[in-house]
Amino acid sequence: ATMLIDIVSVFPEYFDVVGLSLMGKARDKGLLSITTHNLRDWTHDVHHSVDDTPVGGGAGMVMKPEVWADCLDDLLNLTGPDDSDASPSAEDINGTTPSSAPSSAASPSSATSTAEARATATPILIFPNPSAPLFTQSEATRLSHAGHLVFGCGRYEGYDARVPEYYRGRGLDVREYSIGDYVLNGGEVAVAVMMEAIVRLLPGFMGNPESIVEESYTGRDPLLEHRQYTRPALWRGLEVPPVLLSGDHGRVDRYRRDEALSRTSRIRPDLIERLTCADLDKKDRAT
Ligand code: 6GU
Repeated sequence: ATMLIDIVSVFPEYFDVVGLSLMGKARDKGLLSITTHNLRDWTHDVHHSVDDTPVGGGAGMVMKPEVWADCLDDLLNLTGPDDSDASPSAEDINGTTPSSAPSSAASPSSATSTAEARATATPILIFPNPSAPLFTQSEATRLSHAGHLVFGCGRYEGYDARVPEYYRGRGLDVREYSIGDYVLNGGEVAVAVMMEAIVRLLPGFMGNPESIVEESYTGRDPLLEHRQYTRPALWRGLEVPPVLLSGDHGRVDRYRRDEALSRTSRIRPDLIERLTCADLDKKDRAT
């Protein structure tokens, strides 16, 4: 089935570049249908303002809940408390829909081929938020099974906290994620990161599904992966570890496992602490 992705942003053009590579490949395979939306299309005032000063004071601006709700009610086919006259434009990320002026009167669901799927798949709402739990590989795996994802990209100091709360209250699956301990100016890059992690897990995306299973964070336990080598065995005075040339698969596996464990304890001790006894095999050495 095709996964539907809606992205709401005040910089929807940011996602044009995503259509060139990964998403382009997934779209060509029919795995994915991405639609970007400009949040400003759901504003009512002449200035198209999407933000306001924080209640309680402080620096920066906070995104207004009414604009987000008018937008999300439309995308989720919910009837909001007040029916507005907003007539937003939708732009397919692959550019099949001609880009429209912010005030165009196109239907929000101009992707008619996906209208039926829109009505049936239960959407998951995702808000990037630097103060939220970490987005991890297991979240990516979980989300890769969804039929419809709606990403709401915040800017400024974030969005009014009642937006996710409201949609949770309406029974929707609403998630907030940070992609790491650093500050970005907006959620767009975080959404691009999350989408790349999710889309490559869609059945039929990867040529070789084995390479997904073996990767760091996705194998039987969350260890960093062992280092990789290819030919030549000796290059500029540097050798490939001889055990890898031995042809003894048992020894190769053991070497790689030990390397993964020692590298992880050195570079990411936090990952080692999360291991359970079930993750360790009998021959794993304490490193
Ligand atoms: Cl999800 N958003 C923003 N603005 N900054 C971040 C982030 C998200 N994750 C890490 N930094």
